[in-house]
Amino acid sequence: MMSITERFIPYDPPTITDPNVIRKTQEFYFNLKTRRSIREFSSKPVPREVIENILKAAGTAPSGANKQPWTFCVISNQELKNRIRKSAEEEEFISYHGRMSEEWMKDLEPFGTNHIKEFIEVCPYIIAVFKKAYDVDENGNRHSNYYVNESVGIAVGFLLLAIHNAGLVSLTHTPSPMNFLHEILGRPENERPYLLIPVGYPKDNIKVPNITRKPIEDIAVFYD
Ligand code: IYR
Repeated sequence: MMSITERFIPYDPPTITDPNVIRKTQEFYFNLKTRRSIREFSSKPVPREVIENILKAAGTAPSGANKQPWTFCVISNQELKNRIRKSAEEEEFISYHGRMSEEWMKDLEPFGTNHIKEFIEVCPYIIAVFKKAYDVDENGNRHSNYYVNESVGIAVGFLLLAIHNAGLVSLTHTPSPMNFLHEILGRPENERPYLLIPVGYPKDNIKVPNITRKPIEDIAVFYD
């Protein structure tokens, strides 16, 4: 018998009992609050399956017309990491020596960053995220994707939370312009580099910038 694929299927909503929802949302917030961008990584290995689960979680993100316009390149190969570090540092050197404005450099002061990116070589995995400007089918025909930046940004958000949930740390790194990633990783023409995300464990006893998050009054407006 021919199987019929239903266009709509039943939806099972998540269930949280009312008395627990305030506590649960607060606990979730307290947990996310502890996530920090990390720039000093240990070389301690991470099981491949953990990375795969994290990527599957990222792949559940919503996207324009469900096109899922992303490719996550997972780099553990040491020679590739070395090449990526070298190219990233070349671009960052130019950025830190004139390409970034005075205001930009001043805004970065609290983070103590510079063009040296040792973490690219040290961390066990780098995830290079590419956005797909359009899709190409097996016959070489182009197909549109929609809201690509929004979609990939949301998927990266899911990715960062999945990394945090695994007890790992990450950095959303932008050694721009990032065309070198396209070349080094041999990506197809329809893919554009979006972010470089080192993943792993932090070095022992590191410090992080003393920054604060805006209070809810400054980030939300309620229209009751
Ligand atoms: N891409 C550089 C500079 C940089 C820019 C911003 I905006 C940051 O929030 C942090 C760094 C670098 O990674 O050092």
